[in-house]
Order: sequence, then structure tokens, then C-alpha cells
Amino acid sequence: MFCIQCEQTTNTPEMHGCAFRGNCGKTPETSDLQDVLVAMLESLAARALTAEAEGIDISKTALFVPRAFFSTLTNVNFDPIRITAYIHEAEAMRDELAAAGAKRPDHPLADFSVKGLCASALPAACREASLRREEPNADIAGLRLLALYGLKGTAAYLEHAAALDLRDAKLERRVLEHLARIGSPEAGAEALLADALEIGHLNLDVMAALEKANTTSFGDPFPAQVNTAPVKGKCILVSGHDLRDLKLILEQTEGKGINVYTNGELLPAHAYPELRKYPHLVGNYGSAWYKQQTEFAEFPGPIVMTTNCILDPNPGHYADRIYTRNMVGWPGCTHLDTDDFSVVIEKALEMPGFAADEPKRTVTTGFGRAVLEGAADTVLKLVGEKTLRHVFLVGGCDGARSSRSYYADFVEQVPADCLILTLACGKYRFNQKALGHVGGLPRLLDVGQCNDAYAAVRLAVLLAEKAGCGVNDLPLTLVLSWFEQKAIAILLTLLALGVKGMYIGPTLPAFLTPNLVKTLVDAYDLHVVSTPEADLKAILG
Ligand code: SF4
Ligand code: SF3
Repeated sequence: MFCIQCEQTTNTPEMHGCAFRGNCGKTPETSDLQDVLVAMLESLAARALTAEAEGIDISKTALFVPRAFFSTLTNVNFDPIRITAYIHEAEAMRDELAAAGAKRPDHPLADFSVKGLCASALPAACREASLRREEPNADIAGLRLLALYGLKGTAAYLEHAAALDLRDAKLERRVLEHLARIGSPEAGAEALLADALEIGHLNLDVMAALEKANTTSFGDPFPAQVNTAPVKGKCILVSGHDLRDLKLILEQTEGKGINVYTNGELLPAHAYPELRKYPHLVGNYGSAWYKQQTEFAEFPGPIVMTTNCILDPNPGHYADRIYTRNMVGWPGCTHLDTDDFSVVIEKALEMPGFAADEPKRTVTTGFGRAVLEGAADTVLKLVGEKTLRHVFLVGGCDGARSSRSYYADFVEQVPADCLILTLACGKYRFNQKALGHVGGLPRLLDVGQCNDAYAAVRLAVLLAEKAGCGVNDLPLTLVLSWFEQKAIAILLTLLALGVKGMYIGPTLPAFLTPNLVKTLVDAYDLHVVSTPEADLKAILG
């Protein structure tokens, strides 16, 4: 196995990347199978493009590819059986397109096949498929991985939109085009960097589509005070990012005496009119993904994992009551393939639930695009009056490294005349802090999930338009925490938009070589986080 796609990868002088077992818990078998799957998806994408040129309908393929690709993101699918099924489905789909008359594409993986290989031989096929091992130039390899990982994140966001029935053939084709091009042996460094930035632009368009899918399905989010204390009674916990699954569970539990809680990235669900209207959506339980093994172990009901991030449920002994959905998988856990959640409901009724109410406590969420755009004039007025000095976006993923305490310390130390926007699961480090108000606005505004990064980008662009300047001229600094590939996609979007002076941490992606880091630092004034004191001093002067 070789995997270097996330922030917790092994990165020591002796070893660069996870080579024996993932620090996430991914086995060599699953890792190799995921490499095979990515290769097969590249091959399928190339064939789908020739099929489309022949006028053959590729909508089934265009729906399948992002979903299967999503299964290879960090902390999504650890189940070799499910990954193997995706590989065979992809090859069968490619054969179908060929049988329908799609020409053989000019692609290095055009004839890549795993037919006839027994399950134990399958992972070895990844030697043929591996992108990185074939590339002696580390900068070129790093750029390919930057594009590949960014595209994984974009594919995940496209799948989120498709789950809500928002399909866009042009966006789907752009994903297929990039995927078919990623392994291209002849592309040089400049072309690969341009490709990565183009993926950033594509990701912006995909995130706009996702925002439309979310708001069309559930209404515009508006601020909500969300209970975070357990409520007496039977319960189901819903984690991940998938709002549709949460809605289905709320519908199917209505009148059954079961309380539904969100976890992790589903906290912002409480802000959507079509979700918050359910009285049995009683609150948010727990925090970010890396605490699952203790928080889930203590939850007295079943848990539904709709998308990333899942951790090994065995140490906490809750594998028998965790249910995976969509592209998520853990070996031995029950996977729900249909929209019928009866088995989860039965489990909730069997289990004790919470014995008593705990004293009420809340966090606030729901500063989505419409709310932020509505506040743009106020923000500019406050800046003009010098009531508001600076706006920070402190957002992104969380993770287990102790150095991530930087983000909570940073927020704590931001001066009182500054505003802080946040999004994604990294906010659990500080979202319960009482930070007060500035100029009548709450100082801490939770924009939503990582999936909602579009809202923050829109606010920045709108502020710049209204102020008649560029985004880089605004009193705005982005302080990002990355962990997995959705964050890489968002980073590429920000770079593609020309956003400069960002701070990123807790470490830089290990797949970027010193040369590539220098290129990004020179072109975008990118900083690695240091200490909150030093960084705040540098930003605020
Ligand atoms: Fe290692 Fe991250 Fe890959 Fe898991 S996803 S194997 S931790 S690099
Ligand atoms: Fe978190 Fe996995 Fe990235 Fe959606 S849930 S931000 S890490």
C-alpha cells in the first residue's frame, strides 16, 4: 500500500506516506483496492467521454463515478468487499459503453482489467494502476496527487448534490474529463498545476450547485440555537454530511417516541426550515469525528453514518449498532442500501435511550449564504466606521493531533473588534465559546458544513464587489485547517480565485514537495500556521 492523501499520514524522515497500515485504520488490502478502483474509474471516465462523443447516453456512468470515487476519500469506506464491488461495477459499465459503440480511448489505462482475478490477486493489480510509483519526478508526482485529491473532494461534493437529485451534465462531464486526464503521462509541471487550479474552478461551480440543491430541498438556513444536552428518551444519532438521509430518518421516526440527534457535520442541519420543523430533532450530540470512539460508545442508541468520517467502531464496542449509508463502509457493520430505516428504528426502540434530561446548553449555527449576503452592507458599514477591524474565516476539518489546539487558541486571542466566520467540523474546538458581539453582529458566525464553503466565498466576493476592490484588499484573512480531500478541493478553489495570504495548518500536505510549496508560497503568499500570537501579530500589524 501507499497512501499520502490526508493530514494524518505518516511523515517521518524514515517514511513518507502510510505504507504498512493507514493511521486511519485502512488496511493494505483496502488501500490497494482503492488504488485499483481509482484506476478503473479513470479508465471508465476516458471511455465515457468517447461514448458521449458517439452520442451514447452516459448519465448512468456520470452518476456512478463520483459516488464510487467518494468511497476512496479518507475515513469513508474501509470495507474491501464493497470496494471490490465498485471495481467490478466500473469495469462492467465500461464494457457496456464499449458494447454500445464507444471507441477505445487513447488512454494508458484504456484496457486495464481485473476480470478473472480472484479476490486475493486483486490488490496486486494496483501495481499496474499506481500513479505515483511510476513517476520518478517527485514534483510531477506531487502535482498529480494534488489534482487527484482535489478532484476526489470535488467528486464528493458533486455526489452530495446528486443525492438531492440535482444533476448537471456539464459539471459531471468536467469531472470525467479531469479524471481521464489525471494519469496523463505527458503532462508537465505547468500543465498539471493549471489542471489543479482548473479543478478549483470546477469545485466552485460544484459547490454552487450543492448550495442550490440544499436550499431548494430544505429552504434557506437561518440562525438556530441548537440544544447540545441529551434529552430523556429513546434516540438515534445521525452523523456525516447527508441532509437527505437525516430528512428520511426524521420522517420515518415521526410519532414513534424517538429523539433524533445530529452529530459532527450534521449540526448545520438544524438551521434548515424543512429539517428544524421536526420537534423530535432534539439536538446535536458529541463533537468532531476523531472523538467517535468515546462519544459513540456512550450514546444509548443506534448511529447512522451517512458520509465521512467514520472511525473503527470496534474499540468502543458499538459495531453492532452503527449503520452505514451511501458510499460509507466498515467491514462487518450493517450497510443500508435502501431508504428504509426500519432496522435502525427497531434498534432504537430496543435500546435504553437517555435515562434523564441533562441541563440545557446550546450552540448557534445557520449563518448560511442568504444570511451572510444580507449582512454584507452592515459589515462594510462597521468596517468604514472602524467598529470592525478585521474578519477571519477560521474553518476546516478537525483531527486528533494536539497541534490543532492552535485554532481554539487563535479564536480565543482574536481581538474583540474582529468577526470570526467558521465552517466544517474544526469548529467544535471553539463553537461553544461565548464571544459576544461586535457592532450588533455575533462575533462568531457558523456558516455550516465544509459543504457550505461556497457561502463564505460568496460573502467575500460580494464584499469586494460592494467595496469596489479585490478580495485580497478586504480586511479578511482565511485561517484553514485541513484534514482530508474535500479540504484540498476547497483550497484549490481559493487558490484558483487568487486568494492570497491564507494560513493553513496544522501541517502542509505531505504530498507537496519543497519545490511545490515554494511555488505556492511565492505565488499566493501561503503561510503555514505558527503560533496564534505570531500569526495574529503578522495579520493585524
Ligand atoms: Fe494514511 Fe490518511 Fe491514507 Fe489513511 S487516508 S492511509 S491515514 S494517508
Ligand atoms: Fe470533517 Fe471529516 Fe473534513 Fe466536512 S467530517 S470537514 S474531516
